[in-house]
Amino acid sequence: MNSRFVPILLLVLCSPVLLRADDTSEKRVANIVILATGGTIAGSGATSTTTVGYKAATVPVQALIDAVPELKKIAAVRGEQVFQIASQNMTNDYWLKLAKRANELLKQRDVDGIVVTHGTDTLEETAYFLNLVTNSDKPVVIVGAMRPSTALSADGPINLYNAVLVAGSKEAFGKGVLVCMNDQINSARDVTKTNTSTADTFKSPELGVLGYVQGDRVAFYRLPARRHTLNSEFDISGIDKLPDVEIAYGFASVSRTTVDALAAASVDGIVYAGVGDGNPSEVTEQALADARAKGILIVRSARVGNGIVARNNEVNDDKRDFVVSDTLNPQKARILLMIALTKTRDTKEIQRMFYEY
Ligand code: DAS
Repeated sequence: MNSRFVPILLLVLCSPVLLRADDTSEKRVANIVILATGGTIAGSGATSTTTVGYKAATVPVQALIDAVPELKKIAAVRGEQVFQIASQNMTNDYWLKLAKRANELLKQRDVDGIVVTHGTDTLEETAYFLNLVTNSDKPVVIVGAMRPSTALSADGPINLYNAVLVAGSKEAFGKGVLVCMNDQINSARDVTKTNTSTADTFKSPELGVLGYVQGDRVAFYRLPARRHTLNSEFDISGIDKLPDVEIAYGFASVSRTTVDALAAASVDGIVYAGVGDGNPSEVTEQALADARAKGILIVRSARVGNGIVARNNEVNDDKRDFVVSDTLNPQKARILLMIALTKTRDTKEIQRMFYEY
């Protein structure tokens, strides 16, 4: 063979797309890694009817996998216990550890997708964080449970089965990080926990689910509209500590105490969960302006949960040099501001990011 063709041939043979195509032609099952972090899905209760008052984060990842032998029919699954916590205890450091491990695995040709088992309290936040910082088009699916593994009709096993099915599906490629629970597939950006205890708690209010899992069928009906994963500009590979961004909550007769305390603590950013379309009171607007004058980035979000927080509506954001969260709720606005601050403190650039992610 003419030696000029050898490098081209090697390049083509090593291309993941071609190999992935070859792989599908062999109809092999997908290689899925389950990254376990704790939560109710790994919880246990004293009796089969203990659906509250159980202990979260007690069951190890291999026991979760062994409890669903049907997984073997749909994927080659292996598990890693990244950490074991109730997710109300999630921290920025845990997020960096999880995201870096996910990115290492996603680079591997023998990994087709990742499932993250997680507590439900901060599941939407971890999902959005990974949506911004995992740099692959391979599926990453976050899953939890609202009943412990020991309960009657525990939802964890079927949620885990469905999550592995989605993570191993070609349909899930390029859709960003997904949350798969209660037979529904939601986008990491729009999903939120809407009920303290029921199995149908995760919803994307007004914007809706992306799709469903029914039996062994994975069906999508919508696509995420914002930048994510492979199309993200963010890279946390060289980051060991994330900026400190906190949230202040708005309500009738709110004082400036919380905002002033955060400013005194010299946080890097404050997200304000305003009333209506992100409105602070006159008192808290002045407190936020004083914090901005100290160099603290300010993002106006809303406690309302749906709809757009618009620039220069009842607050002159241009004058105050505030950023608005668009439709991100306060807890997700905090995540985007934190990651944006790893790249820039320029408010026009950060506002662009809130309109793109
Ligand atoms: N405390 C909850 C958590 O770990 C339990 C759960 O619902 O997963 O997020």
